[in-house]
Formats: sequence, structure tokens, C-alpha cells
Amino acid sequence: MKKAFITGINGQDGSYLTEYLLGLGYEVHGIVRRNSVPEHQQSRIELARENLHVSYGDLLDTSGLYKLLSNIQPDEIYNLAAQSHVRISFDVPQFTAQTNALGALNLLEAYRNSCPQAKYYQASSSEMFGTSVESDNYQRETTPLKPTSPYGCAKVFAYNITRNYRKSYNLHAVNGILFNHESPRRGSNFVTNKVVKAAVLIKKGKADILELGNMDAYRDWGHSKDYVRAMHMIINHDIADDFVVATGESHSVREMTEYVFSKLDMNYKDYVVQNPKFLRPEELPYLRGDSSRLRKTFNWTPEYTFESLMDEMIEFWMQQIK
Ligand code: G4F
Repeated sequence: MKKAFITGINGQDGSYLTEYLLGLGYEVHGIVRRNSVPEHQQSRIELARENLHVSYGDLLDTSGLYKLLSNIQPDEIYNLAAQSHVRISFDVPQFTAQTNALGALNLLEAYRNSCPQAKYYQASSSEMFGTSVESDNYQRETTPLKPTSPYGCAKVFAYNITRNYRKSYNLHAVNGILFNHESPRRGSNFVTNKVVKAAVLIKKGKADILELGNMDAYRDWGHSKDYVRAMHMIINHDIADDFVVATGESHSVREMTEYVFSKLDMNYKDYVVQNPKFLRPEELPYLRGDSSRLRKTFNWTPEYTFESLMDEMIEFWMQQIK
């Protein structure tokens, strides 16, 4: 039985990855940070499951990471934990850097010293590209990194230190560069779930308006379930390498909002107002990923389209809000 170790196991991706790996017959270990409301730790994942072992842990607690990895001796390590909200990274830049940058280094150190035969996956992000776009309007593995947020800057460090450890210590350490990926499990302060939840509340007469920031940013939105399959393919490639994971389709926040409201027979213009509180000091204007290397190497293709992703989220909130 293969063993996986996942940081961020109770996040959107961590929970889907856990379900995917348990389905493949893995023994899954994960860490959660201590929270004063323990119920929050199981909001996305049923913790009492066969072959699933969850411990308290933190990317900033290197000795704890070392102890866990020494005892578990995993075959695969997935570093998915992060302060994952880009706008909030402007409010807590140092915490973001400590967790997303130094946290990755702490985990790499624990891995190198306790189980260097394991494979390591770093959750890298399209936010690292920042303002960089190729002349054909895509970002790919070779696109320069010009981040526009403390989150993006910290992720660039984690990406580079993963590559550096791979070369320096001959480790099987890889990066998946994931473009935005959503699902009903997405936090409701990210724009897709925020829009869907608010639109359903308005539809059901429980809210009047939706306040948003910049509606003219473009994102390449896929489904988290499709992207965790890609993570497993990337870490298990015979050569340690880095891959972009994206749909190749880009929509503006405005287009996404229009789609959601019109699915509910409403016009978004009647309900959406801009609140400067949701604008960012520096915005990343455009993302569209070229994942042809991933598709060619592993025959990966996403099962969800932009429309089926948004429809699933609408259906989820229609069931939740009675
Ligand atoms: O949903 P978002 O907050 O996602 P963002 O900033 O693109 O980051 C996500 O994707 C990254 C991959 O590129 C991940 F690395 C990261 O962890 C996270 O998962 O915002 C998307 C867009 C932005 O342009 C933002 O300015 O939506 C715009 N937006 C407009 N109004 C808003 C709002 N975003 C949020 N969260 N809330 C708003 O009211």
C-alpha cells in the first residue's frame, strides 16, 4: 500500500486529492493546523475514514514535520498548505511569506533529512506569472515570472527552492503550476463561489446586492477534481519536472458573473456594485494557461468545462440555501 502525506489536507484540493488517493488504494496522512473550532477542520473532509490519518501540524513547525515524515516514511509528499488568498496576502504579507515560502523550505528540509527517497509535489501557482503574457496570449512553463502580490512573490520562492533542491540534492521534487481551480468546496471569499453564493441568495430573496472588486480581470478557471488528477500524474512522472495545469480558456470576472446570473434568470447589472474594498493594490489582469506539455505527456484532459463547473457550483448553493 502506497503512503501519501498531504499538507493542507482539509482544503479544497487536499480534500479532493485525499478522496482520489484513497480510491486508488493509498494510505493517506495529513496535517491540519490547530483551530479553536475543531468542526471547521472537517468541513470539507470526513476525517474518520479507513486508511486516513490526520495529525496536528504546521509548515512553520519544522521539528514536527521532521518527526511526522520520519515516522510515516511516505512515498509521496504533497505540499498544498498555504495562505491561499491573494488579496489577503496584502493584509498579512509577512505571514504569507513565512507560510508559503519558508513553509515550503521547512517541508523540503524535513523531507531531505527524513525520507529523501520519497517524491515531493509543490503547489505552485499561475499567480507567479503576474503581468507576464506570451505574444500568443498564453502563459506556459517557459514564461517569465513577474508576480504582482505578496502571495505570488512567496510562491515564486517556493517554486524556485523546489527546483533548487531537486538539482542540489538529486530529489524527485516537482512543481505543478496550477491556474485557478474551483468547485463547490472553494472558499466563498474567492470570486467564483462568492458570485454563485450571492446570486443564489438574491434569487431566493435573502440578499439584495453583490459587492465585487475588479470585474475586468481574466482568469482560466478549471475544476479542482480535474487538477488533483494532474497532481498525481506529475509527481509520478519518471522524470522530475514542472508542468502547467490549465484549461486554456479565459473568461473575465464580468463574463463569469453574467453567466451565473443569467442561469438564474437574472441580469447581473441589476444587482452588482463595485466596492473598492475588494480591489487589490496591484492586480493580475490576465491568465490563460497552455497545458500542452501536460496533455501530451500524460494524456490529461479536463472532464469539466467552464459551464459545467459553474453549473455544479450553482446547483450546490441552490441545495444549500433553502
Ligand atoms: O478568486 P480570486 O480571489 O482568485 P485569484 O486572486 O486569481 O487567486 C486564486 O488563483 C491563484 C491561481 O492563479 C491561486 F494561486 C490562488 O491561491 C487563488 O486560488 O480572484 C480572481 C479575480 C481577481 O482578479 C480579483 O481581483 O477576481 C477578481 N475579483 C473581483 N471582485 C474578486 C472580487 N476576487 C475576490 N476574491 N473577491 C471579489 O469581490
